[in-house]
Amino acid sequence: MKIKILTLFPNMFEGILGESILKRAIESGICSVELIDIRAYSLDKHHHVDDTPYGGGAGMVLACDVVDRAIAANTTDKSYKVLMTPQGRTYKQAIAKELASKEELVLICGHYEGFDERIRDYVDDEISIGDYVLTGGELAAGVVCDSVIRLLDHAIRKESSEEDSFSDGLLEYPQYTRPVEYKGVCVPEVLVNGNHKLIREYRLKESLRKTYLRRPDLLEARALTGEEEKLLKEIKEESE
Ligand code: 6GU
Repeated sequence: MKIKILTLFPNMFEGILGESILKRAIESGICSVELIDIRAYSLDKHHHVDDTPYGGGAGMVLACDVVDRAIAANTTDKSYKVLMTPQGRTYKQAIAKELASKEELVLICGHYEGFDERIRDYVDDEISIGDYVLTGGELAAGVVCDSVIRLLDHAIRKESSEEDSFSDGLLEYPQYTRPVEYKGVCVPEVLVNGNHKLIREYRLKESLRKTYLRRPDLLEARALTGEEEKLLKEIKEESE
């Protein structure tokens, strides 16, 4: 997959792309990430990219012509163009999966107080990463990049992403490693000495328990199997 990021601050991406799983995915050719400086598409001799808002008001507005040229010069019919904005649809694991299937993903980061409304006409999608305000779309684009790249084939072990919180609509079960006892707190006996079947059932139940206690909204959005219904009933009785 090819990812292009259009931004006024390309340096903001060096850290996240230069470490760990994303670094490895890029080095091994699983994906490429190209950073494109929107400022390079300003025709102004001082490379201005923004201007004062029509109608007055505080702050500056990112100009549509500069962003239009930056998009036009870096996309084809195959590009899926996403504008990063707090007004977009709220990002979820399901959207990450959708984006991971695209051949070329182009993330456009606004900055400053806002951007010209006409920029919306040049994109296929608009994404927000949650109900809070960031100074620009860069951190949001970083979140999208990370969550999409780790889903690409061979970026991480397949079983790892299949067991993710959210990927089957539940939070992940609790994990432990050595030592078996730390400051008086022991690893659950079933994980140490249990058989495969008991461990699987323990994990499913604890996954349901976490989701029930912390994110009941996720349980409401999901159909339960017969086994899950039975375990959830036990959990409810246990927490009374
Ligand atoms: Cl995509 N951009 C900005 N500026 N703020 C946000 C956001 C995006 N998502 C959540 N807050």
